[in-house]
Amino acid sequence: MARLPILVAPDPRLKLKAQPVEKVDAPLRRLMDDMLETMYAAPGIGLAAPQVGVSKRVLVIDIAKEGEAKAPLRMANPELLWVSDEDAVYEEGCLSVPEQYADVTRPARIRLRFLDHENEIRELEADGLLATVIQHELDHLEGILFIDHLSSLKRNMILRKLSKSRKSLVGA
Ligand code: GNR
Ligand code: NI
Repeated sequence: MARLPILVAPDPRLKLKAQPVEKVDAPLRRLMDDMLETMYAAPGIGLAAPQVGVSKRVLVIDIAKEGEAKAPLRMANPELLWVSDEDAVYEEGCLSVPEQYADVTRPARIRLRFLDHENEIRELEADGLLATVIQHELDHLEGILFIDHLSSLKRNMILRKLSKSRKSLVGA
């Protein structure tokens, strides 16, 4: 397995709509495993292929807490089948928007269809943090970041902070 570099906003590759995969074959399983290693190392609880510069509809998630057994989810071509009328608010962060956090409102429960790492069609119903993280990753496949759900005032504040912290890194 290998760790992959994670793109940071405002990288234009994060704004692209990702392309469906034909099937989950060995090279794609390898990508999923490299994404999991990258996500665990970050550390993060989800990662979408566009965040590592791969414009494919692939994502990985593991919301198990530290000390709990790993529970990796690997998905290709995920499709939302249903969302609840009820919403939930979570404070979100993103590995492509480092060290910035904000409340985002999304449907509280969802139903999803996807191809798993063995190219089998699966369905999953999710609520709580898992429902939020899945929707955050689905957004990445559409070129949408969690800051795109905020007011332009909040979004621009975060983007300014990001460009400042990047400049101070370059200057160091
Ligand atoms: O690690 C992550 N934590 C997180 C917390 C709340 C809502 C969504 C997330 S996903 C994020 C990792 C990431 O950027 N995935 O795209
Ligand atoms: Ni993210």
